[in-house]
Amino acid sequence: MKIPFFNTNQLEESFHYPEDNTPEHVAIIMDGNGRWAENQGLPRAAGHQEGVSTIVKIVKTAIKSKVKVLTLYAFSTENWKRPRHEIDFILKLPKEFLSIYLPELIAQNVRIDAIGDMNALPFFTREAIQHAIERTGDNDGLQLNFALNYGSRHEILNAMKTMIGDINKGKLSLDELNEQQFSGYLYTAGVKDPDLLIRTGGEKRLSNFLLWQLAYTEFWFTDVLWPDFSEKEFLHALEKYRQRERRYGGILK
Ligand code: V0D
Repeated sequence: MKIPFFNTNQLEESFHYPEDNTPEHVAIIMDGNGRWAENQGLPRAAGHQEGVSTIVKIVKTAIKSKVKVLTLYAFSTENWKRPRHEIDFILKLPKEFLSIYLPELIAQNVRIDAIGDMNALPFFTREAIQHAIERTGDNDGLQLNFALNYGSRHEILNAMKTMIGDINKGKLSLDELNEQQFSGYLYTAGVKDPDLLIRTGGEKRLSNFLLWQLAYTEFWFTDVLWPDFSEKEFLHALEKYRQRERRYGGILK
């Protein structure tokens, strides 16, 4: 299952990775893994496993394209409704992924982070992720954020509760409260809002992902299922973003 980081390039050696107008923060809803497996008569777990390989390819391409933050929606609060054996399989993936790829991610100066309610995850999952976060905390290359047991409405409600607590304690003034201060109470505090959201797998909805943070984000939807999503398709989405920016940038700036 191991895929070395730098021999999966499907493009020509001479390919030039454009840098101008590259989205700084790309968020991805990695949908279509279960369907990919079912389409080939395989158990859904096989699709999730294949989805891991796609993460490796896309992380590598994000690094080469000088994307600064990549946020991947790996497990939503709604995913608990799936069959127990599928959940059990998915929850083993972070530890497996990190046991294989953490050394290469460290070598690539990647900083790993996570958003969502980690407390509900099994100990071995939390422990592996926590270790990776600590081990990569000083890196200043690509920030790789995994959204795990994440739900945006829960995030917003939770932020609001903490914020009101601070207001009641007199730490914060209700009259002076602004959007930036509120953003500071979200899991994504300190991280620039996504410039580009990609959703694979054909559905055109947000599914409770980063509702506040996506207010001004460009969206790219594709029918391609996550295990089939390639470097070429990712670069295409980045290119479409660059074109949209160019079209509106001159008028707005
Ligand atoms: C399943 C497709 C890597 C989406 C990719 C627990 C669904 C494979 C991770 C991972 C999942 C998470 C944190 C981390 C390192 C790796 C992962 C989940 C699902 C949810 F620090 N793949 N992956 N996490 N899938």
